[in-house]
Amino acid sequence: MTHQHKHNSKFLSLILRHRPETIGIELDENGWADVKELIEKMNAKDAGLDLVILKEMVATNDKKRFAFNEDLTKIRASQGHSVAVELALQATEPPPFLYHGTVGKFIDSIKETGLNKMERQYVHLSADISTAEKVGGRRGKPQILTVLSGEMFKEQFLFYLSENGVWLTDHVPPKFILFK
Ligand code: HQG
Repeated sequence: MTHQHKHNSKFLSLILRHRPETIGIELDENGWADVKELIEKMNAKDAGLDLVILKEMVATNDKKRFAFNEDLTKIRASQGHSVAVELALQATEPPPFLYHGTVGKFIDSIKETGLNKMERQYVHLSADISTAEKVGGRRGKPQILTVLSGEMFKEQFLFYLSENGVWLTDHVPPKFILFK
């Protein structure tokens, strides 16, 4: 991946998840940006993009963070937003256990109030431990929490599976977390 490509992927995350106003665009209520306008306005900040390059960025993104609509006129982030968007995901039955990677300094607080969504729209969980290790590892030595998602589902908590395979929920109360 070229330096420019990597830079543009991060720039795209910033725009589509957190701060569309940095290039003067708006996301619609479902988080979609207009592709033509996005390319023009990213290029006004020297991104050097066209539709072919953008398609390649979407296809090769390591976590498949972005998705086009069917006719490639719109693009959005599949998860990870801090801006309010309605992803219109279907609530889905989760596997019995899901995992969350965090770091030691947050554990006491998580024991008290559970997993909170903090700045994002949802709490992010993964079906596999290795992803949780990577997520936690962004902040230091990863601590893996096991979430009793099957139990939560039985108690009417809602779960969503993002287009790129991340499990999302609003809040995980402490009683559904195994701290080991
Ligand atoms: C912690 C990346 C104290 C939580 C990753 C986490 C993921 C609490 C941090 C995605 C807490 C929030 C999301 C509580 C939660 N007290 N700390 N009660 N409840 N926390 O970044 O899950 O590369 O918003 O443990 O791969 O780390 O950007 O969430 O450490 O999929 O695509 O508060 O971001 O994806 O941090 O990461 P984040 P996350 P991308």
